[in-house]
Amino acid sequence: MTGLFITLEGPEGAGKSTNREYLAERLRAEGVEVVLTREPGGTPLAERIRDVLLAPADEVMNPDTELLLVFAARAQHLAEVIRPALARGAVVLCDRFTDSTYAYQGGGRGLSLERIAALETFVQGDLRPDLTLIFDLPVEIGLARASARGRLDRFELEGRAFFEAVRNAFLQRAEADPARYVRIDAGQSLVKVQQALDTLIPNLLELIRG
Ligand code: Z5A
Repeated sequence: MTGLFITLEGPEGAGKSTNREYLAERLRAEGVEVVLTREPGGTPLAERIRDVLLAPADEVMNPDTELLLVFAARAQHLAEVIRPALARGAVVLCDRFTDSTYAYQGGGRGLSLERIAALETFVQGDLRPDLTLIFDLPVEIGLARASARGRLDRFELEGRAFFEAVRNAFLQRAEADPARYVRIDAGQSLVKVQQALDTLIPNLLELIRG
């Protein structure tokens, strides 16, 4: 038995955390086992790596260090949480995964996509999400939502050009593989976003139940 691996992606403030809870509730109401998790993080060790990645610091983090930390956390998360959950047939709903690496370290930092792809294969083997929901919204709306929450993390301190590059990278990936990606207009009201998610539920249940 293998479960279903669903990732939620998009820029800051897009509503991924809010809507992963909503999706989980909808699926659990149908009797589905849902494992809710996030990256970077998802295990105690991976959450410690997350703290290192997000904390603003005087020493500038080298982009390669950032890339390797992201994949180190992912290796732990896959081994401890994602693979075991999929093996017992659960649905894994993961807030960010490797599309964020392509968007932030590739699009944002300008690291080579080939290098990211090599690490992806090294850490994940052939495991890729079955479905990826891209919560897309204009950069200024996402930044306004993130700023309204207070203290900014190390990524949120980047400039507008960085976030435009991140958004474009997500959109390019979604366009290149329409079978795996669904773009959600996350700039709408929360009610409208959740109505859009509701329309996906029958298809999700069909995928889950095979
Ligand atoms: N990162 C990376 O560089 N490489 C990688 O491979 C991975 C990650 C995996 C941490 O991620 C950072 O790690 C991230 C990229 C980097 N960069 N940053 N920053 P994170 O997921 O923890 O950080 P985040 O994306 O900034 O989380 P977030 O700001 O919490 O965004 P969100 O989860 O998409 O949004 P939310 O918390 O659900 O909502 C934000 C606020 O907006 C909140 O007050 C909501 O009530 C509100 N909201 C949500 N939806 C709406 C709508 N539709 N209308 C109005 N208000 C709304």
